[in-house]
Amino acid sequence: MERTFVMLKPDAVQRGIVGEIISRFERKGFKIVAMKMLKISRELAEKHYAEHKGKPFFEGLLNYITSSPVIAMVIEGKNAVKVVRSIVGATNPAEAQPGTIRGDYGLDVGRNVIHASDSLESAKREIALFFSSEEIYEYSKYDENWIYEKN
Ligand code: IDP
Ligand code: MG
Repeated sequence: MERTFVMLKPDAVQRGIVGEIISRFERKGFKIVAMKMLKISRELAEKHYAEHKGKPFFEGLLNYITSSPVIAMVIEGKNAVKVVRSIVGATNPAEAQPGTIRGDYGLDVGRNVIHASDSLESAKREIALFFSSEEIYEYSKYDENWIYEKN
């Protein structure tokens, strides 16, 4: 099983679509093992998006992500990193396939509703930035034998 980091960005909270978005991951069969609302500090935003430092959109990205609370989550399941990224869709919502979250809920690359880790290494790094180990829950879910052929 893999874990990945997902964040519903300020626009998702402001637009009142966090429930719909979380439902998509639940319906797919993923297990939410951590979740909280927080207002991201500039320091945390800079760490989270360190790879983009120096790019023309970096300042705007920091302002956007720190502007209002977000919902941070850890999502667990088979091939979670890759499958969650495919549910999220392409970075630019104008190019994201309909049926993906960004394809269904956005129009502007600077307001693309959701973040998801792009690799297992990023997932580990991002989960550790946002959650302590006590905030991540290991539990069995009653439907697991119906989601997976073998556990
Ligand atoms: P990702 O979120 O799909 O992994 P990245 O290339 O890692 O995409 O970019 C991180 C975030 O930076 C994007 O989700 C988006 O919010 C923002 N971003 C990326 N490119 C642009 C841009 O050209 N203009 C404005 N914001 C951008
Ligand atoms: Mg990225």
